[in-house]
Amino acid sequence: MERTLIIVKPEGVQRGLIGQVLSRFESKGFKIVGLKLIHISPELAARHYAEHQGKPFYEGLIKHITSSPVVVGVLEGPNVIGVTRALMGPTKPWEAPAGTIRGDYAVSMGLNIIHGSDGAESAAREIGAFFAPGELLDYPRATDPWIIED
Ligand code: DAT
Ligand code: MG
Repeated sequence: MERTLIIVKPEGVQRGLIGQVLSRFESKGFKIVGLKLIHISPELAARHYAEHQGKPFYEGLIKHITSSPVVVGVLEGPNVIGVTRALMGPTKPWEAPAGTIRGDYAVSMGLNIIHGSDGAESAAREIGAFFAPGELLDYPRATDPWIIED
């Protein structure tokens, strides 16, 4: 089963949207297998956003993601990486359709509420960077047979 990393960014925490954002993924049927409130260090931020190093917005991105606590989680389910990106909506909230998280809760690119891994390789790397193996829980839900076909 696929896993992906999500981050409810500082603006999501400050605006009181943690529950509403997580609720989107729970309602869809994905299982939360890891979840915690953390303050991202500059070192972890630099690792996480290494692909953007050197871009004009990089310094601001690091400053922002380290500015306030975030909620970081690992979701599990069929096709969870791509489906999570679809539920988030595109990076630019003004291009994000209504019904997506960014379409419903954001107007600015740098304050777009949610991060989600963009592929299998980044998901594995990001989950390893934010969670120790013992922090990820493998557990059955009573609803699993009503969500996931054999
Ligand atoms: P995404 O978060 O959709 O994966 P990304 O990985 O390209 O998008 O960029 C990471 C974050 O950096 C994004 O959520 C908002 C910010 N960002 C991206 N491109 C930007 C730009 N051109 N100017 C300002 N901020 C930008
Ligand atoms: Mg990205």
